[in-house]
Amino acid sequence: MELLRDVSQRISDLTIQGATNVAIEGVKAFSEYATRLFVEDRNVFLQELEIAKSILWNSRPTEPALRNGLRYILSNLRSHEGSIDELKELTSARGSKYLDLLTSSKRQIIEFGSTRIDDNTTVMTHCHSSLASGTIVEAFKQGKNITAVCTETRPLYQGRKTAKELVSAGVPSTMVVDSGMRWAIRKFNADIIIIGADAITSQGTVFNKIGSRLLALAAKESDVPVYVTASLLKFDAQTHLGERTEVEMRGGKELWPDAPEGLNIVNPAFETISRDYIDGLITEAGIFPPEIVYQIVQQTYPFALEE
Ligand code: RUB
Repeated sequence: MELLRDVSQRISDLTIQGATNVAIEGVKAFSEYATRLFVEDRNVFLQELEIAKSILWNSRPTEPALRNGLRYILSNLRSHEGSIDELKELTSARGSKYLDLLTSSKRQIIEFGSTRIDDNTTVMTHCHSSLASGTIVEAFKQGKNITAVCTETRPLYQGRKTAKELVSAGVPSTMVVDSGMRWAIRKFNADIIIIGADAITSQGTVFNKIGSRLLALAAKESDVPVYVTASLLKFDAQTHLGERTEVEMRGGKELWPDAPEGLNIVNPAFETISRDYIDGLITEAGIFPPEIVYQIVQQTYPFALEE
């Protein structure tokens, strides 16, 4: 349990950052925990897995890709007849399968996404999305003349991670303060915005790092298309049933550790980008408008819609 709590803590404090990495590390930790769990009673085994699930489940509230993974591993496990060893094997096999889905979807998204970036293009992104930055790097590796603009992404500066990846791949890159994002679109004549996503709702609304909607609004002003690179494994199925995706609120100390007492600091990690501001979702099932995401999830990952 210690290892699992440690991973959960590293997800919460953003040592493990970005929805895809959160899902990968969370699912790995869960599978490992299950296979190393030595108990003799089947019910105790299943109870322990439920406890483990809740620890990871709550490490970051806006991360359906991790929750879908845990759901996938645990679905119908209770009704599965078999010994503890068989349950362990099943847990581990499902964990591996989900990790394969995450990795293959990532590869596919980067491939599809790179086709949307033309030669002689300035791409702008926000925060750090392994899919968005992977897509930019891939297009660059294809020999296209690309320049990138990224934001610093306060308060935790995930933009630096993006900048490091871009620069080490050789992509000519510029960083701008978050509040300069509108200015940068015009100053650098951005041709396309590519951002990642943490969650996608049944209506095609996307949740991504705070500032993403601002970027999309500014892009609209300048007629710059906005694309979201995201696996359909980030679909939040509960939204189809009327629930709302929760926006994670982080501590004020991240903004100002020694702020004056009595000051109210709000630190939302994410915000919504309405489908009205998104030109296309770039997913493992292709590029399409956010409006039809539910149907595509239904075809691609029916398990994600099971309760
Ligand atoms: C990261 C963020 C990323 C998405 C997608 O926020 O908003 O754009 O998680 O990442 P945080 P990926 O830094 O708070 O985790 O494309 O790697 O799944």
